[in-house]
Amino acid sequence: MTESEPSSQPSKKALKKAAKEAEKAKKKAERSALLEQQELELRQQEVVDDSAAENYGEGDNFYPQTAIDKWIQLRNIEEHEDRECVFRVAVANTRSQSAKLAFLTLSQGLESIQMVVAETPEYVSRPMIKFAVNIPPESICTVFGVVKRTSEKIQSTTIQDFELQARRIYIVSKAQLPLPLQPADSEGPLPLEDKAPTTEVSQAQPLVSLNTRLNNRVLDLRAKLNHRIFLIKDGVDSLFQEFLRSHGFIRIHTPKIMGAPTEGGSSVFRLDYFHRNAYLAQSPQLAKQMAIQSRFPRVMEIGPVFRAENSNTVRHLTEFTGLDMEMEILEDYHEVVDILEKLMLFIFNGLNERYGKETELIRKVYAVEPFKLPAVSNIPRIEFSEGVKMLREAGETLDDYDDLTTPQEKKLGQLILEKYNSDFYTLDQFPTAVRPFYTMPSKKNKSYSNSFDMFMRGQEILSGAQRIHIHDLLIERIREHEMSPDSDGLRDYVEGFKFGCPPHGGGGIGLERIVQFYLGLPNIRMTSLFPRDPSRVLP
Ligand code: AMO
Repeated sequence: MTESEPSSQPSKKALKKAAKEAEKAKKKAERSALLEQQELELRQQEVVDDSAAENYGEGDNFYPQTAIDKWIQLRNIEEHEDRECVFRVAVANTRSQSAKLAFLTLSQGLESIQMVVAETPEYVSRPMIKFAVNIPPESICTVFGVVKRTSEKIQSTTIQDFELQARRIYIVSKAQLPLPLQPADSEGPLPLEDKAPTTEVSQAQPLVSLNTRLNNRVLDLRAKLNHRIFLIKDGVDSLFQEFLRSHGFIRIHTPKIMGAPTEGGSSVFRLDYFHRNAYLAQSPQLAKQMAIQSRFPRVMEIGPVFRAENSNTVRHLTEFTGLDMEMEILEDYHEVVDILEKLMLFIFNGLNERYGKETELIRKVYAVEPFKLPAVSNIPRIEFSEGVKMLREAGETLDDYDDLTTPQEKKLGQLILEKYNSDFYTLDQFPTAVRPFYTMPSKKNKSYSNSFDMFMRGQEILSGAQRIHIHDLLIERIREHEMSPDSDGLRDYVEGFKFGCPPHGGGGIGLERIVQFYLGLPNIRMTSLFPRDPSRVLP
């Protein structure tokens, strides 16, 4: 049997069906053309009728040059009562009341204000109100409005006693919807596994995970909560400099590209440097000591620190900001401890004075207790051996010369808070065995060293020590650490001690950790603009 050839000619039925469909499509096209035409005519009619057509639109090239207060900051709004002003703002949301009335919430920095868009014969038409209501949230606009005192306080904006009566609204940069994250969601706390959100704010907000927030960091950072965190971080940065400058320190900048690892190879990032290996600095330790060798008596540095540690915790980053200092010692290394304790107190008190309101708002979201501080002369300074004793009395088992585990650190912090009513303290005289090779052993007992850590809310924020400035002793200690004093990473540093170097010491502080523990934030990533950790190098 042969297969019949498929006919190349369409059947009559198929032809009829195709003709019917073509007719249908034609009619549909005619109908939609008619509709489009009608809509166009309607829009043209609206424009003709729209007395306010000039007062709104898209683009940033048509500002009428009228005599008005230009580019006003919302925080200075009081100075402009009853005046027409121009503002650059972001639209937070829009709300239509009727065809004749709408409300916009406008934000600028940490401030927000209500704008009333009400029909007026001179400035605001109904098409303009429709335009205003349809502005996508997060769009950047230039708005003209008259500043008016309100009869009742507005609860939903930071500026409660004034509002703006709209006169002109121009979209400068239109946000494309849908947004992957609403900045308002980031005003609430993180969903935590171990701590149920307790505040009123948290109940009102949907919970968005930290990962989602960090993946959309530009939108996340727009939250006022985040702006406050970075305002406070900037405050720590400048208070650190203010205090140390007034105590004779100068700011230095040491290299971050190194020819060899300086503090052991395990936690160093290697990079390709013109066909040879180079390394990212794990700390400015050796360079700041070399500044002392170079006769700079007091130096400080604020710079990035890179650690290739696979630590996926809430207090570790692979890139953080180090606040470092190094100074000559005249009699005793406690000169360094004194300065560092005073520095930390200056930072805490300065933050309290300058950012009290911001701090309170952040701590409220996370239901965090205020940071308890004693007077400078009463800062608890406890020897490591005493800390071990306190922990043993509280039921912990630990050896004399072991480093504390993170839970033990937290426990000791709690014990010290109960005993001294302080969230900040110094633990002094650490066992030599748990400190780096450059640490000066204690004269009275070589098993301990002239080194110390400082803690906030039971978590380490600072490490410091007197350094070995005696050439031969340093070589001995480097060898004990199974490193070579002749290696590329150490040779020049070690040699510097041959040419006369005063006793000296210093410390390094993690900027992000200060911010995290001062505010009581659950995760260090919240304090880094674009955090880097073992699984995150973007955005
Ligand atoms: P250390 O290694 O203890 O000491 O670091 C000093 C301080 O830096 C912070 N820190 C970190 N912050 C975020 N993520 C990390 N992975 C991380 N690692 C450390 C902590 C810590 O207390 N050269 C010495 C300092 C010195 O003796 O001057 C040093 O680097 O707050």
